[in-house]
Amino acid sequence: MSTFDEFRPLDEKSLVEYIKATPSLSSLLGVSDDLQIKEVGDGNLNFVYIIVSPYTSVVIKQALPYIRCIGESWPMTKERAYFEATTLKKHGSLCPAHVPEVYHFDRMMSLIGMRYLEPPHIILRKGLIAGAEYPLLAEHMAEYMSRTLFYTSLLYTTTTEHKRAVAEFCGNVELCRLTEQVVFSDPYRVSEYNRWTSPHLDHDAEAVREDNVLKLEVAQLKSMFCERAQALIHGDLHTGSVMVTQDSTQVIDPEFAFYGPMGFDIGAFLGNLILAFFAQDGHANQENDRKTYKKWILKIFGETWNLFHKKFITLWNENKDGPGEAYLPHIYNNPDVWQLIQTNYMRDLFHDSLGFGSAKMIRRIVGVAHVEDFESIADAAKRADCERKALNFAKMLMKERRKFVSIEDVVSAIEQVDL
Ligand code: ADP
Ligand code: SR1
Ligand code: MG
Repeated sequence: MSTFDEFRPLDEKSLVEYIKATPSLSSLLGVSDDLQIKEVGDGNLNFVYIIVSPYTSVVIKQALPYIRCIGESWPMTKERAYFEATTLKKHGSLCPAHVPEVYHFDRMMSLIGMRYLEPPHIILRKGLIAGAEYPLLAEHMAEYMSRTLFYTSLLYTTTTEHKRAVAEFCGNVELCRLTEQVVFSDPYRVSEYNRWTSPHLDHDAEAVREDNVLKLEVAQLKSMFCERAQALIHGDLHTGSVMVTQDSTQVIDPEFAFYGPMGFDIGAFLGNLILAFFAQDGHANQENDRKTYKKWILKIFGETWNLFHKKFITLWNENKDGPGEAYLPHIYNNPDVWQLIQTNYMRDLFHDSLGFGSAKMIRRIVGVAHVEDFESIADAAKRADCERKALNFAKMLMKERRKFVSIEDVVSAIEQVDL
């Protein structure tokens, strides 16, 4: 009997046995006694190993039944690996240029074998902290988001297929409930998990909890997150879920995927770019004041939305006679009506993205899981200054989002706070 007939957490040693017993991995790596294995997981939830053989390298990711960054006191279903593997395959089929290939999935072991994104790929968040520019980032992210969101929405699929897929991804309820708690609830109440740069931001955190207008807005966003099965979203599309080089952009880690509002993905990415922007003053030094770099971040921010908008509309027009059942072409064959439908759809999506983006910013400053952009600023007073600017901007954006007409308006508002 194999030693892998039931779930067990692997380590560097037992992984060798697992690979030898697993044809899809051993045929890739070769059955060699010369495997080098290193655990590199710097994310919040899982264990990630790089396996190097004389022939090739692969990444193996295993989910254990708890949240890694908290510990066994916060249990979490290891079935999340199933939803991650399923989404990597679905999004990979829709956008192969920007999603790593899955080589192997073992549901019982909650284990995924996938393409190793070799150096110089690094996590985008780390690149943004280092002040590195990526000329194709906006183009690639717009391509990824437009294709994955459009093709999994009712603009492209039938209601029959959509309902089947929604039902399947309802199974990822535990991960959705984690987001409901840590993004939409805990920052707005006293919670044992919340933290912030203290004592500097004590009053700011309290002000979030006491801001009734803000709480009204976040309640609407939470409802939309729970109720709106608009597309198969990644569910955790922050800058730590993107690996980059000068000419490659790869989206990893969709374990929070489900049928939810498109704006949650777009907002996660845009909101994390704004966090990166406001953190730059904390990384400035005598050699580099980061002013030029801040302008580059804002350029990428604007281009990402504008390119997304253009690509999404192009896909929609190209597929208007396709299987999508949201707007049947013979009902909406008047060009003016068609134009109005698209304008309204994109306006609502823009405002949803700004709302979710601001919620994602707020949770990273006064909630449980913080971001390296700010955490790597050693001087607490300097860090708090950067965080306060980001927090105040996010609060304003959540409340006023419907007044913004274009992404350039948002860029101007950021520039008014700080350039
Ligand atoms: P978690 O689910 O715990 O957030 P991630 O999927 O974000 O885990 O992966 C954690 C880290 O492992 C990433 O920050 C990255 O450094 C590394 N990593 C993950 N997937 C790959 C990959 N396919 N190729 C190279 N490195 C990877
Ligand atoms: C305990 S919250 C951990 C966070 O890390 C993941 O990347 C998700 O963003 C989640 O909210
Ligand atoms: Mg991650």
